[in-house]
Amino acid sequence: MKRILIIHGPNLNLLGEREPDVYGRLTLSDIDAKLGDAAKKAGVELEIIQSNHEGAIVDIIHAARGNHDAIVINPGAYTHTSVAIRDAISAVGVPTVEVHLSNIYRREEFRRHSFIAEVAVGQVSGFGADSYMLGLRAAMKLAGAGE
Ligand code: CA2
Repeated sequence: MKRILIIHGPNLNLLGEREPDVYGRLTLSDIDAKLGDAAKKAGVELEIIQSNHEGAIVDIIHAARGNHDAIVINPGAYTHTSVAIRDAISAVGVPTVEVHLSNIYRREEFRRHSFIAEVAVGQVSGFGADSYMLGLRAAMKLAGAGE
């Protein structure tokens, strides 16, 4: 069975509590449940992790080598700052899909640059919780699930 790793970055544990007009009303548990359902239907095994810590996210990405067939990551604010997460993704060579709830190109200038985009296979941005569902679909293809 193919294995996909979902990584939620900093502050995403607060989803559904504040800024619903930007990030939607669903909680992270709601999103995880939707991802879990889709993975089950597709016969894919999911591991889902949330961390507020950059180094912990780097460690989680390292552990994906040889363990997971694809990664879906919402790096949160580290998208715009983290060379360490970028390098970890590049180093492990596990195909990675970058996702964002909001459209990062329609917001503040500082959100328009992603360090992750350069090492991700692709990016989904602006579809709320559906960004994760589309990201999972892309990751399943990259993992060769269903082939
Ligand atoms: O749109 C996205 O998914 C982001 O990755 C979310 C990050 C933001 O820094 C990125 O620029 C875009 C922020 C996640 C914070 O989530 C919150 C949830 C509830 C209340 C406040 C923030």
